[in-house]
Amino acid sequence: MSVLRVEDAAGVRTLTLDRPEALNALDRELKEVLLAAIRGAARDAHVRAVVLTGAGRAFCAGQDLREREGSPASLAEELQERYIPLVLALRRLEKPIIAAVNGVAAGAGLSLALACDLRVMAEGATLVAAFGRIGLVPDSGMSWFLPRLVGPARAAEMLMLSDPIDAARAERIGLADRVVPAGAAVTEAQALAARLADGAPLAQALTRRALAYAQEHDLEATLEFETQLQDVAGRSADHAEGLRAFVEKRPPRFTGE
Ligand code: LHQ
Repeated sequence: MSVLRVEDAAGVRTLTLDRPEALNALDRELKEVLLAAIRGAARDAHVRAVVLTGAGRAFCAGQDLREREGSPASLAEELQERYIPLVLALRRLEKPIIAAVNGVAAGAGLSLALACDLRVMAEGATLVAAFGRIGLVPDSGMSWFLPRLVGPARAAEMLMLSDPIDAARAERIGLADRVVPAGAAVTEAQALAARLADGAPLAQALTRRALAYAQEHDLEATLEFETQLQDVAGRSADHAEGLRAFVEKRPPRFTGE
């Protein structure tokens, strides 16, 4: 039985971390199959959007701490070989990806949720930085993503105290884009992903690239980069289709060309 469930519907691939007895903690196998699944979604033209979620009552409790105990591998090795490729694969995926935070997201589990474009959070779910509680520092991109989403002071609070952030606060401070009743996070994320799957794939891929670029460059460089991307998008068949659909007053049919 796999530790990751993969389901496709209407251009949306749902990846479900499936180790509910350990709150979907990331052991070596789960990290490896998740990385392969993200790369698989990147290659498959039928997949236009991705939802990442967890089975049972948790989204993901971060690194499997039972596996770490007594493990000879250094933390640096674990990060370099498994976590960094995972975070970069999520960031570089040229398709929208939504985290359906169905339950607690802790440590590197929270980092994975933050690396997604959007977070749909269930009432009752919580976000816990967790690293400090076990004498560690933030990793898997947490110190990069968190202050960009919530600002430096709130990031410091979350990382230094590791208090659980409930869904209402998560929405207020910009960590959750939507909060839905318990049990509805996956269906809501899939509905949102289905809308994204109807969008123009090239424009969405380039939008993701533009946002990532803008996080690391100044306004002038970003204006130049936007111009280059718009030049590409402007020559696409999907842009021509978008214009035709507007004039003909009908919904566009995008193909990714
Ligand atoms: C778990 C885990 C878990 C194994 C719950 N592992 N079993 C990267 C590089 C390399 C190494 C180090 O780390 C990193 C990055 C990181 O991710 S560091 C942060 C690692 N994660 C944590 O420290 C979170 C640990 N878990 C918790 O604090 C709690 O379990 C949370 C707050 C997530 C949920 O609390 P509860 O709802 O009270 O559930 P619970 O604690 O009773 O857990 C239920 C079961 O899940 C339990 O097993 P059991 O057999 O006793 O029923 C836990 O042992 C197991 N579990 N997290 N990370």
